Parts: sequence; C-alpha cells; structure tokens
Amino acid sequence: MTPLVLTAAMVGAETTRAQPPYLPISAEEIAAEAKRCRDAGAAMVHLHVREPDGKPSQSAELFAKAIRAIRERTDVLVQVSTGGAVGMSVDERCGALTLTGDEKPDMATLTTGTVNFGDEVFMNARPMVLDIARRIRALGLRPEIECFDAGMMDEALNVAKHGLLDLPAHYDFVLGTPGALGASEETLKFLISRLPAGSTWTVAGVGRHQLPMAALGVAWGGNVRVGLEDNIYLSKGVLAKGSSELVAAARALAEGQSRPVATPQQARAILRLDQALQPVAGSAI
Ligand code: KMH
Ligand code: ZN
Repeated sequence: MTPLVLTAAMVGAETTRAQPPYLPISAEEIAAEAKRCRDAGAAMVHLHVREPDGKPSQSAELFAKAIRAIRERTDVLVQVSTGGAVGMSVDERCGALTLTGDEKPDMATLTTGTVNFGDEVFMNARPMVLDIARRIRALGLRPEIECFDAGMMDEALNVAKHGLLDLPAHYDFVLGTPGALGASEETLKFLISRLPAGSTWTVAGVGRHQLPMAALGVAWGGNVRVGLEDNIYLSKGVLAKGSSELVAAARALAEGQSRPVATPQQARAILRLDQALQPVAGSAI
C-alpha cells in the first residue's frame, strides 16, 4: 500500500487562542508543534504565520523565522499558504514565495477559484490565480491545488493550459467549509472521479468532518490533512491539545487499516516534489 502522506495544518488564519489555547503563534511555538506533529506521523506541515498578537500575516520575515525554526528541529516538509486570510492582496499573500536558500518552502498552496468562506468571500479571480501560479512556478515549486468547490478542479486545468501547472498534479479537497462544498462520501467520490489520471489527492475535512474524512482518505488511497486550522476538537466537546493529537488520531486510523504513514522523504516522491518542472513555452520561467 502506498504510504499515507499526513499533513498538519497547525496554525491557519482564522483559528484564535480564544478557542484552543494551544494554537502556536511564535516561530518557536510553531517549530515545537511541527516537531510534535512529525513525531506523531506527519510528513508535511501546512504553514500560516501570525504577528506576535495572533493577527494573521503572510510576511516573508515571519515565514522565514518559522521555517528556520522548524528546520532546526525536524525534517518535516513545509508547505506554505498562499491563501492567507480573506481580504489580503496577491502581493501580501505571496510573502513566502520570496524566500530562497535554507528558507525556501517545499510546496505552496494554490486555490483555483473564488468561494464563500463563512460569512466572507475568499477571493481568487482568474488573473489572481494565474499570478500566484506563476510565482509558485518561478520559485521552482509544485503547488497543492486547494479545492473548496468542485469547479476549482476544472479551473486547475485552465492553469495547466497556461503552462503554469504540470499534470498530473496534487489536489487537496477541503470539504465542509461553511458556504462552500460540504463534506460527504458522495462528494469526495465525485471529486476523485474527476481527477486527471495519475493525480494525487489529500482530503481535509472541516470541523466535525475532519476525522470521518480522514478515514475515507485512508481507505480510498488518498492522503489526509488534519490540524487546528480546520478543526479544534479531538472528539465531541473535547478540544485537541494541539494539532499533533489530531495527527495521532489520523495515524491510528491509517494503522487500523494497515496503511503506513509516509516519511518526509517518501512524501517527496509521492508528491513528485523532486521532479523537474516542464518548461513553459515562450517564457523565461
Ligand atoms: N484562510 C483561508 C481564507 C490556503 O492556506 O492556501 C485560505 C486558506 C487557504 O487557508
Ligand atoms: Zn491554509
């Protein structure tokens, strides 16, 4: 069985300490949590950063600090967010895509469409999507296509048509965001049926859907994202004491089905992170 790539979304942009007091905010807290998540079975962390007062940020400086601190402690892969928080501009959102050398991320997210996000709108107009895709590629990274809705899979094909996404790609189905696509077996089955041949996928269930969706990701040969960004409860009414507890719960689901969890090195191969990008016709990128 292909090992399961477990991703820990430890920080996010919306969760606050008023909910779980365990949310990591400083670079040191983020790095300590990344190490706990790695020890619990995560191969990758999905990274957002915060100002010292907890306000969401996408600043290159804060990302650099967090990535350095993480890499001092653990070999977990670092996938940076380009979504940030609702209302941020593309330039703001792409702070982490200016980092190179030891601070360069391993992967970056790319949301390929606009969607309601709770009572707000997560804006991803088509030119914005292409702009972010171009910046991800210019850094030599492969994106994780974040699908909050089914149409985002079709729009990923448009990004590929522009030469800014290599197919097959890696997708993350984020299911259960209020205002967006719900989390159900039928929905996930439909999305998988629409994947271009050879694609890889992760499922991230929001709120109470997190562990049920994780179980489907394990059983159906996909990969799983858990963590406080998407869900703060370990079980009904019981706050998770950090994302590592949720990683451990997802790992237990995998082991219950005799599926091993991937190491960061295995995850690199599964997600094709080391494969050269195809040259873009007529472009220096
Ligand atoms: N915070 C959401 C508005 C991503 O990280 O790329 C967007 C988000 C997606 O979290
Ligand atoms: Zn995110």
